[in-house]
Amino acid sequence: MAYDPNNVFARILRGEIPCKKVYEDDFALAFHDIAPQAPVHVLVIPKGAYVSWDDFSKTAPDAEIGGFIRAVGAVARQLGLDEPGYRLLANTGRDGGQEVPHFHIHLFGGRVLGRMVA
Ligand code: DGP
Repeated sequence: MAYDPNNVFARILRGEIPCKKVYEDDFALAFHDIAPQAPVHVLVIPKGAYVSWDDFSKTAPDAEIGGFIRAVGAVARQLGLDEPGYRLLANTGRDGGQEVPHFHIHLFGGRVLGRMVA
């Protein structure tokens, strides 16, 4: 699938749509999900234009992948979640239930999370 430069997260990255930002560096932007599913529900997105985890993991330069993964960890630590723990999730494609076609990782925390079921 070609990247849609007008998807909602691309517009957030350009500052056209506001977000509740929690973290930003050269590789990533993190902000609160508009419809939180846990006491902490943050989305971490790369600054580059990648449709999905599949696209990102296949085509992003190593430096962007490394920078993004480090940023996800930094977000969790900034939110104080590293010790109690948290969950990461990347819905990917149609069967994965991905709605926004800009790669993003959901970060959930703030309570004991239920057992994952597919
Ligand atoms: P996914 O199904 O993995 O593509 O999840 C997309 C998430 O994005 C969903 O939890 C709701 C969130 N979302 C959609 N539009 C907006 C928005 O405009 N602002 C914010 N902060 N979150 C959004």
